[in-house]
Amino acid sequence: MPDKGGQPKVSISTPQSDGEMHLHGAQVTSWRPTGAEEVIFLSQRAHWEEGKAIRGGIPICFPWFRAKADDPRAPAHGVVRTRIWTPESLEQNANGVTVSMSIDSDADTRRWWPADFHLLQRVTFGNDLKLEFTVRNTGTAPFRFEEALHTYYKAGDVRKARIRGLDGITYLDNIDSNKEKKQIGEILFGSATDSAYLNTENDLQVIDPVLNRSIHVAKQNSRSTVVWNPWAEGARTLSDLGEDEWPHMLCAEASNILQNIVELAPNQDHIMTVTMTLNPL
Ligand code: TA6
Repeated sequence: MPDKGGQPKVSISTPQSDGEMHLHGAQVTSWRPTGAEEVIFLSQRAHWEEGKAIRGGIPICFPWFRAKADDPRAPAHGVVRTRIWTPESLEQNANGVTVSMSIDSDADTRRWWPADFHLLQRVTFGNDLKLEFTVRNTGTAPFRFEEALHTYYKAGDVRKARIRGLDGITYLDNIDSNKEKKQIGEILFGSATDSAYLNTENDLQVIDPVLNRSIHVAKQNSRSTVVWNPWAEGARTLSDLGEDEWPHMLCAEASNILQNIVELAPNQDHIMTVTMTLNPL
């Protein structure tokens, strides 16, 4: 069945969990373990058009994060979250169902970024949700890239939610001119938040007392974590996010950005993985 943009999507329903993944951006937009509430936030106002990003789910940011440092005209968060990817495989296995989609560099991507690459997004929907994002350098020269799995978690009320796991970690506060700060204790949300935690491979716990759950997020080959909520004022600037939706989302993004940018030699792969596990509080 096509999604709201008319693009193919994969709908998964297994004894362990249900989920959805779209060819549009190879974007997961739903994961719901059996007997539990939806884990992933998706905006009611999301755009569903090729060339536009879907607000919510797990967008893939590559090969730069936020604005392109040397070209403000370039699309935010890179060139692949707005594209239609190629279905690769659908496997049933002991862990659930694994869906794979890929995309290669082409004339469109080279308009903004000269290097050649092959990307593979493999997602296993089961008791856990596991994402394996592979970047392959298919060119003849090394390249440097940023990446993020820009996960939107559904929140009962972000003002009551907390993130554990980044105590003592240095971050750049994008709300405050990217000033360098140090995290003390758990992350609480009292205003617009846009923080890039650097040099950290720590697991996280997203604690949600309103939904009475915590989400354990483990990651590999990711040295940055971004935490974001636009708050009311930020939500007003986003046409694809309802003014009453911001309290029900928070982003915690396994990434490699800024000083954690990755250098990749020709014919080499870099694989970043994220595994989410839902636990009652
Ligand atoms: O991940 C946080 C962030 O980089 C914020 O700066 C904010 O811009 C957000 O991503 C959403 O970006 P988007 O381009 O999807 O509107």
